[in-house]
Amino acid sequence: MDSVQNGSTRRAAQRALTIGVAPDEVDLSELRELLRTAGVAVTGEMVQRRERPDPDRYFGRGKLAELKQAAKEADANLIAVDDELLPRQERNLEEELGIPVIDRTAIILDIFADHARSAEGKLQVELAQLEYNLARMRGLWTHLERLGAGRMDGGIGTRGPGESQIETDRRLARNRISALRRRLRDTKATRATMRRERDRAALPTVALAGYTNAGKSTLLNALTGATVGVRDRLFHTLDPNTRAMRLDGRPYLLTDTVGFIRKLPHQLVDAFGATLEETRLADLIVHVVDASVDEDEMVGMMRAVDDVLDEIGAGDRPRLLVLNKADRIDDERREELRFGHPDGILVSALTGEGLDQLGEGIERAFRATLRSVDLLLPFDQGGRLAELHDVAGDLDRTDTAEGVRVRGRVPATVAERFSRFAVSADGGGSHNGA
Ligand SMILES: Nc1nc2c(ncn2[C@@H]2O[C@H](COP(=O)(O)OP(=O)(O)OP(=O)(O)O)[C@@H](O)[C@H]2O)c(=O)[nH]1
Ligand SMILES: [Mg+2]
Repeated sequence: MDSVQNGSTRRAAQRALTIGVAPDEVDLSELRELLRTAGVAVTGEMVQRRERPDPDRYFGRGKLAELKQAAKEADANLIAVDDELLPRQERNLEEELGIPVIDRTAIILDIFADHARSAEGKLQVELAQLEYNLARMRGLWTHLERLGAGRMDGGIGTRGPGESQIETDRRLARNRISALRRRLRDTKATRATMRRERDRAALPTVALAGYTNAGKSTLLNALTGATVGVRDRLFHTLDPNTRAMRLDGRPYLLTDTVGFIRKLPHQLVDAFGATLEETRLADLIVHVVDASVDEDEMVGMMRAVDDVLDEIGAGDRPRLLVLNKADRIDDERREELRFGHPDGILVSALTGEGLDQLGEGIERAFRATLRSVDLLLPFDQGGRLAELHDVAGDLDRTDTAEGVRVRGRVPATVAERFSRFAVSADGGGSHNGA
């Protein structure tokens, strides 16, 4: 909280004019939201309709002169661009406009840096920022200095700018990037160990995924009684939070994690790989959308989430669609949603509407992922039998001369683990997957 407030005071003096380019309509409302989250005031906007941004200056020359004038009139001291700029575009824009230019990626990275709390989250964000900066070699010294990396003897800063400084900067940045990657690999290993523990307990895992601000954390709280932080700002949650919940007697683990956005900087997708793995490996992904916005916007957000899920290799996981913020939706829109998204479960994480149906939906989706097993457990494997009972609600068991014959439906991971006890061809996990 504190550093957030410091963040906004620090930036309160920034007044941005937002700009964007698109062949048809340009909507800069999300860029305004991002800037609001980052504590930057918006004093105006300008859009240019064209097939694609100018490769050298983003806007065309004529428009650029207009922009310079508009920035002066709006008393803006910053230009915020709705796309990621090429280093060349950024340099040229700054030169021609005479005020700093910041692109969408830099704004998102800045918000992430502000919101990162855990050690891992901070490493991930730093890695993403360094990779973004490496392409630009701008402000790198301040970055490394802030981290206390310190300058070497006879510091390169004293030598003045030049090829050699850029080379040294690059080398330092690359060293730091490798160090960060190493440390993140270690946290990834720890996470894998934790997951193995969890797999032993064989609890089904459900991951909440969705656009930032859709209400994922609010839903986690509503379903599990957790008290994860919730705020009306973008990217409030960065670190995954996992809580247990029970549906019809069966325990589940529910994970809430970082939200997605259109044009999510690829540096972040890479850096948050370990975090996003929770989503990739879930038994079920619950896709939470804010259904209180209009249909086009909602579909745009859903598509952005689908794209990121594909990108992280979670595209083929079983999926459940949740239409959130029902308390803000009128009858007409409800009807529209019923027709347009018949599979979607309408809920309000805030009022609790629809949460029972959601619970049933999760159970149903999870049951669909279960596999039939037919096992013969020797009598000296009593421990394994107890383990099986823990994870599979209803088992059919008969004692035979050779051991206990067990039939039932269990999670795929469990079927896999017990496959060596399988009796019939369709009972064992290893036969199924082939
Ligand atoms: N009206 C209404 N508001 C909701 C509902 N669910 C969440 N919100 C609000 O939406 C905002 C974002 O909620 P969060 O739960 O923080 O959303 P999130 O998806 O976790 O967002 P990030 O962590 O930033 O990606 C907050 O202001 C919530 O109070 C709902 O069902 N109805
Ligand atoms: Mg959240």
